Amino acid sequence: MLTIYSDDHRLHHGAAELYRGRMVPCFEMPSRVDQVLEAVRAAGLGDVVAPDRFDRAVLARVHADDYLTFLETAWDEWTALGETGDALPATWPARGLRRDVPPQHIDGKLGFYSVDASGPITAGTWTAVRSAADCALTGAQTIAGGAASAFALCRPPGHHASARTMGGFCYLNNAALAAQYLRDHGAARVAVLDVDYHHGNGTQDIFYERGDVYFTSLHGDPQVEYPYFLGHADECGAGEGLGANRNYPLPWGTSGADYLAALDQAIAGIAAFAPDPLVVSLGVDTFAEDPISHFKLRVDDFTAIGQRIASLGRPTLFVMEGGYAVADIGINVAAVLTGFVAGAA
Ligand code: SP5
Ligand code: ZN
Repeated sequence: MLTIYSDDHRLHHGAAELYRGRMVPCFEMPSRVDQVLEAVRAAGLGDVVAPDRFDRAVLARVHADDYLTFLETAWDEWTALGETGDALPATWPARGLRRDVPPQHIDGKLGFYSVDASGPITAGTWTAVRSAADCALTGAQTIAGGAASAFALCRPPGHHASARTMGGFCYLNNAALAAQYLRDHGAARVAVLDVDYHHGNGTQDIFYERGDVYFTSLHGDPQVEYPYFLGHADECGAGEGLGANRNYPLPWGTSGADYLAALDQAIAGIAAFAPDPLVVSLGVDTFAEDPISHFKLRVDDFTAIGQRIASLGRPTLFVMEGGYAVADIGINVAAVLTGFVAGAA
């Protein structure tokens, strides 16, 4: 299995995020990906290659043009204020406010194009974000070219980003860009399976009214877990997408056994949809020792996840999402990928 990776991720290293009234060090840090790269190499999974560069027009297949422009220019507009630290939003267009008139001031833009204050914009954020998207798109290109599997080692992650909104450490939706690329290059039907601990609200929103991309997610119940405002079991898609969205919100404390039982249902849903390729939003923040999550999975459960995904027998692109127990993130990701390879054999 080819791994696609860029050193550019290092250019995105935020200092702090807003958490319970305090600024705390960012959980989403460069060392996460260092650990995964080391574990992938140690597991002998296959070659590690740099991504190709894709045009802005490819990003615009998923993201709004004005949002891309915001991401490209935000740091310069922020530093033009005289600021030298990270850019973060503080005012949002919630109920009762207009969201049809994008503000001109960068403070307004930051709120207009975000859902929370967890993802700072730094000097190198856009370069890192762009390269992460290139990793996912190169992975999709590999699958479109006939490969059985690939691993896009993206950082920053993407599944909380929607067409015009950043949040949850995410800026461009790497998995959605990959799914759209596969649709644009020969696949009639694509499924996205999101196993990150958090609901993939951005991916769901991007494809909610489409019948050609099936989205299914297992995650902490949004009544008690980020992103709080999407990911409920009654969200089944709309319009042509009705029936092509399936959520499995699970309670705090969910064990590996209970998780795998829900995964079997999600996988049955994917099999019934009969996609050509599969894109997996691969977060390992379901790990028992993850510092921001509340599931109880262990390394053997990650192996089992990979094996079950292989049982679908589809060309599969894994896209890196969350996972914040840095000491174990590499082992857990490698367990999924080696479980997949063993299951596919
Ligand atoms: C891609 C991804 O996994 N994004 C997750 C975004 C979660 N943002 C909310 C984090 C809440 C932090 N809770 C800290 C608990 C410390 N004890
Ligand atoms: Zn997550």
